[in-house]
Amino acid sequence: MKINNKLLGLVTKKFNDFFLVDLKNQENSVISEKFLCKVRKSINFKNQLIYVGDQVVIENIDLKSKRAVITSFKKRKNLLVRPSVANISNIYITFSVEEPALNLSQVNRFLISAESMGVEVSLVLTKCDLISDTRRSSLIDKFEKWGYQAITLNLEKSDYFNNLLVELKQKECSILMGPSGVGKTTLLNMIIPGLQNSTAQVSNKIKRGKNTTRNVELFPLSNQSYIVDTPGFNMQPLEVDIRLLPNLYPEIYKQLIDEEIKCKFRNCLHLNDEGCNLNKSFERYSFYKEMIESSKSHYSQNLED
Ligand SMILES: Nc1nc2c(ncn2[C@@H]2O[C@H](COP(=O)(O)OP(=O)(O)O)[C@@H](O)[C@H]2O)c(=O)[nH]1
Ligand SMILES: [Mg+2]
Ligand SMILES: [Zn+2]
Repeated sequence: MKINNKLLGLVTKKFNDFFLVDLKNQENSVISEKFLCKVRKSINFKNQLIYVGDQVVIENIDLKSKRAVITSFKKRKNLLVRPSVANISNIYITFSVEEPALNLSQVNRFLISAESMGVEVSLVLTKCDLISDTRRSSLIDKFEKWGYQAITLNLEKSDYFNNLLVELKQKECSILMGPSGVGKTTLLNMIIPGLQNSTAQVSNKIKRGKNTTRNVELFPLSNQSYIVDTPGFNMQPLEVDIRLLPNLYPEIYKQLIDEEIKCKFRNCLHLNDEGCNLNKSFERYSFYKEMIESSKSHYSQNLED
């Protein structure tokens, strides 16, 4: 029952030394199942670990026992830390409009940290049943000016949710990120029905008894799209190098690119008016300035030269 081919797969789950590899989306593959794999012993990927989201080559494929070995892995596009997930294509920054109340400075930090991953970033606002339609529209307008088309959701109205689901199915690998209590788990359970019961199967397979601890896992949404479940992780925004900040604010980089704004100094941080041609009349400018000024003390050099 063993086949000798080398096949490319996607790591959808990792536990101890085991990896669950999904071959479903591979061209020419009639195999549509998950394989329980270990990394070939003789192989040491220069001490690099393999993560959920990595594309791996598997060999020694046993169709009956659904086992195989990982013999190499592809260069990854990006790697998110805490939780570790490779090759994310879309980050959905998720915040509730109430309970807990929207904290704009926190939304800003999450957006910036997501932008620093170099992926497509979207904003999801949950619990819109707790606010008026007027407030909802004004939030949409606000975030439009920040450069984001906010997706507004509530548990009662499913039309916006269905639009989001259609969108997610067109992306490669999405993740919801945001503080705790905003409704990420609730939303994920709507996106992946049956999510809560999905661990038992795998635990049985590796015969480690009743292991109900859930790890980071990719769930398929369509033939080519996945969403990451990050149970038990309360994600915090990452630290970002302030020199990259101008590239992480749509209000700034759109001016620099679309309008070809040029400042006198090449590495202008757009703090002073002298020699700076950036139009600073946008809402998040104060956040931008604060972020740079608060981290400037970490750098001894003058960053504006
Ligand atoms: N009113 C309202 N409550 C919601 C909505 N979505 C989630 N919640 C509640 O918010 C609380 C926190 O949700 P949870 O999914 O655990 O948030 P997480 O910490 O981000 O995973 C739960 O009590 C949910 O029932 C919503 O659209 N409207
Ligand atoms: Mg949760
Ligand atoms: Zn400038």
